[in-house]
Amino acid sequence: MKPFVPKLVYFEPEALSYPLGKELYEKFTHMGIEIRETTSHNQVRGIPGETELARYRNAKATLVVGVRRTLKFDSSKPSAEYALPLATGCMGHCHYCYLQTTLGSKPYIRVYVNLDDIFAQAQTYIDERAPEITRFEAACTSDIVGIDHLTHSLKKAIEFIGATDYGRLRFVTKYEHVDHLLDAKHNGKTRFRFSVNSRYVIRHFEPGTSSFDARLAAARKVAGAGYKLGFVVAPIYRHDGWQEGYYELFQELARQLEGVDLSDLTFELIQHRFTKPAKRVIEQRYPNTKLDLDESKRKYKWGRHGIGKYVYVDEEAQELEETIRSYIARFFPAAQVQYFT
Ligand code: 0TT
Ligand code: SF4
Repeated sequence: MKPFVPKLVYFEPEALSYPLGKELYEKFTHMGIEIRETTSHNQVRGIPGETELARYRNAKATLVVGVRRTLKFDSSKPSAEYALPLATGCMGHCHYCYLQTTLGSKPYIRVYVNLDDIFAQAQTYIDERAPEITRFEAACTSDIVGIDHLTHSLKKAIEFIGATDYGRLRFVTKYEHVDHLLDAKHNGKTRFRFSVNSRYVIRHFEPGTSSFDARLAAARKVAGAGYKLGFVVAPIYRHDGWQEGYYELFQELARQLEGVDLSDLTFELIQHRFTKPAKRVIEQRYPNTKLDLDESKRKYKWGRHGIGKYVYVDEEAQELEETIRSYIARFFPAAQVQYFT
């Protein structure tokens, strides 16, 4: 698929006083993309569309260039100690995506140009924990790889972390546009993960993302560039024939990774979950979705702060975990499963 190009771009005036802000302004001007001004990236007005749904779709094709003011990083358990805020929002249309509710009324894609402030803050967190390792997750609130061909801020983050002693970087993507990252000086401190799933889940729930084969071609490239490689299997979803579907996934993964050094390969397993507000939003935005959001079939898990979520009942979750772990053990005996959640 072609790399993402926004249909409309907004700039905070202050963003233009940063090198990346200037660079992006020139780039989008040259590309002939409509540019507008916004006082704040938190309050973008006037995204076109006659209906709520049309405005949502247009927002997901809108890029907002701003300055990150909150420099307190969110925590990102279980994948890392901290979320690294480089961008918020995504052009993909995965039906199950949690950004639909976590971003509320702001589904547009924000990128932050004050990278030096962000990296200085990351350094502070690293120093606080040193000599413990501090991991940063750059894909908590966006698919950062999918937009990075425009900004190269992920590339700078990779090189920033590469130069630290105790920092580590990780991110996960469903996009294939990795070429500009292949020569980054990662210094072995970045784990590059791809999101994979059964054919059924990709076909029915992941429109607007790269195909499985394209993700795997990208995975081979990043492994060839010396990055640590990982796969996030998420959401693990009980569709008809899921056992075969996931079996084929691992069989195909093994086939496509033949010849790749898999001595340090990780898997992260995340079962499907949803909240009540998410269910309402998904039904409005993807009214024909096959995603099963029947609360009565699920277990309610209280949230530590805020809203609880519906996960599979214990017996079903356990069956998912054991089945997937057995496939990994069979096809990738040396790989490490970091967690099932
Ligand atoms: O609904 C998706 C689920 O996936 C969430 O419970 C987080 C989880 N997740 C996503 C995960 O376990 N591993 C990952 O690598 C993620 C891609 C990254 C991540 C995101 C994470 O590890 N922990 C998180 O808390 N998040 C998100 O950050 C969820 C929330 O929107 C935000 C702040 O908590
Ligand atoms: Fe959400 Fe990831 Fe899909 Fe983007 S690619 S819509 S962030 S699940």
